[in-house]
Amino acid sequence: MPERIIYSEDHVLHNPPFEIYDGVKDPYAEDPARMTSIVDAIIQAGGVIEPPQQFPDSNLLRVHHPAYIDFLRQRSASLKEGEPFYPSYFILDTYAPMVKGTYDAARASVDVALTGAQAILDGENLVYALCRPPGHHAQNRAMSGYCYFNNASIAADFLSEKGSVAVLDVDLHHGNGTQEAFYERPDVLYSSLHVDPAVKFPYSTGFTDEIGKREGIGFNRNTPLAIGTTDSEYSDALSGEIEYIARFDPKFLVVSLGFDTYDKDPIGAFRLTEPYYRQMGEVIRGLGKPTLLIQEGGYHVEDLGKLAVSFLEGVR
Ligand code: Q9C
Ligand code: ZN
Repeated sequence: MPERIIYSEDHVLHNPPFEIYDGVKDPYAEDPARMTSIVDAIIQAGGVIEPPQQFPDSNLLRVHHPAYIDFLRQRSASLKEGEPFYPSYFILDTYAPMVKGTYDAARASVDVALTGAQAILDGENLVYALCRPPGHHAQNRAMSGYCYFNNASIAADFLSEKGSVAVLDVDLHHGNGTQEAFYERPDVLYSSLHVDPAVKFPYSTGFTDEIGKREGIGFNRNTPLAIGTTDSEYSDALSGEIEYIARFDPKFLVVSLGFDTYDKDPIGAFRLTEPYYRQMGEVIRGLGKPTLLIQEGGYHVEDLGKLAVSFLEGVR
């Protein structure tokens, strides 16, 4: 179990009733109960949870445009209690509804990530930042796919002041926002394994030919995998990326940790099993780097806690 696990209750302020797909309203998959499932399982397994510290906006401003931050803050505040808003600008898709508490929840999620990053700088070897809302789809000036601020990018950028960083993204979906944040940087390697974007969200990025730009060439890696990917197929692909990261030899590792790769995930596409997450954790531990875990997706509310504990038993 990680020595430090950071969590803010403010995530409950973000609770949109619906997401919209093809003009049809569906219940919001990124449910606050996701956190309850993980927190309960961690406490059951003997973990200790602590609240975040507050960090200044300067860290947020290194990843997000001030006009976007202002928009999120002001538009959230302008909403009535219980009134959802479906933005049509500063957004990439239809999966980032806003409510009155969206800014406050997203801002607290950034503090959770930064508190985790600071703990790593203070010498901790393994820290779990229980971020909600998640972040890896959020871009410089756009929300996307249940994400508002890019927690993993903000934390990785913060760590990068003290040394090179590898971001390993094992969420089911390609982290389009994180890729964008570091696309031209050689000091932050981004490696993502995800469902083939030709057939699943986010559709427009996550292909193998996106290798970085200018000085960043060779420091962006995408591994799209087929719908139906199994434990052993995933494991083979992951080993390849672990080797690449080992050769890069970063000072710090950030893991964008999604459990939507689970076989029973309601919006999933892969077939990963509960025991496999322990193995995934072990392989990541094998890199031997100070590691910050950032919670991303995973929507099977009932099983999420078990999946997180299985992973933590492996990564330790
Ligand atoms: N009606 C993360 O996992 N497509 N975001 C949902 C279901 C959007 C996922 C389709 C998926 C966004 C952080
Ligand atoms: Zn996802």
